[in-house]
Amino acid sequence: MCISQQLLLISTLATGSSLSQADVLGTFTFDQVTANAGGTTDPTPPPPLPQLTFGSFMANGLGANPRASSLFTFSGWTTAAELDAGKYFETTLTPALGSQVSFDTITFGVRRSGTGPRDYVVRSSLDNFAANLPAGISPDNVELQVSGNAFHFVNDNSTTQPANVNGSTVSLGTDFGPVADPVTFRIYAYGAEQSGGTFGVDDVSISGAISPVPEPEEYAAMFAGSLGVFAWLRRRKNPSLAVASATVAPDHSAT
Ligand SMILES: [Ca+2]
Ligand SMILES: [Ca+2]
Repeated sequence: MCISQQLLLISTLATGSSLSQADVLGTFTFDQVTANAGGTTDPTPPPPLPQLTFGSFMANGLGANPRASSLFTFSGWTTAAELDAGKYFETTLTPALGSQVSFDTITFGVRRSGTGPRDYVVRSSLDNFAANLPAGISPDNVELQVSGNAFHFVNDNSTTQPANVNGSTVSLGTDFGPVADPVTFRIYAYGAEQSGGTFGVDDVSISGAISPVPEPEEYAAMFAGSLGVFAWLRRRKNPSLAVASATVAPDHSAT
């Protein structure tokens, strides 16, 4: 490896310039979901990305089938004011061997029936689904509010709402990157007016940046490169050191 290659590698590793800006990594559109058929796993092929495997969206603890087509909506949510830990949607994202992901945001649209859940939260496997992930509405939407990182439908009457209530945004931040292990995200809805009411999501979009996991030999090369560049710069400043360096004589003059 020549000096210029070493300098490039050092600057790449030091600045993280191999990381791209946060891009949309994949979006669940649920295009192949059929109302009242097909079970609790989204049959739509998940977003294809070589460096990150998107697991299929699944419903747990809810009705036997989706209640509408082309989105992921189910009945059977709890009518309690607190979430039921056994009732959720989930997907698992698995970085490919040698890749790591810095997750940025999750955005999605929501829809409820007139007696569906009024509240929902997003949690992750990083803390075993203990805390609500940071929630916000972006862009603002008069149909939604956030309190304690829980989303809330302002209006109990779904007929006045657009089909897809947009703006739900979860900010993932530094806890989520870079990660090289699988991460599971869950959406829990609760506070249903009736258990037959429905809650669903559509266009669940996950953004972040993917980079290669630095190999141990890259760290070794970076370290060796640093020594090489340092010696090269010293020799340039003081050509007489080149002789000492070439003969691998110990140099105690600087200590
Ligand atoms: Ca859709
Ligand atoms: Ca209602």
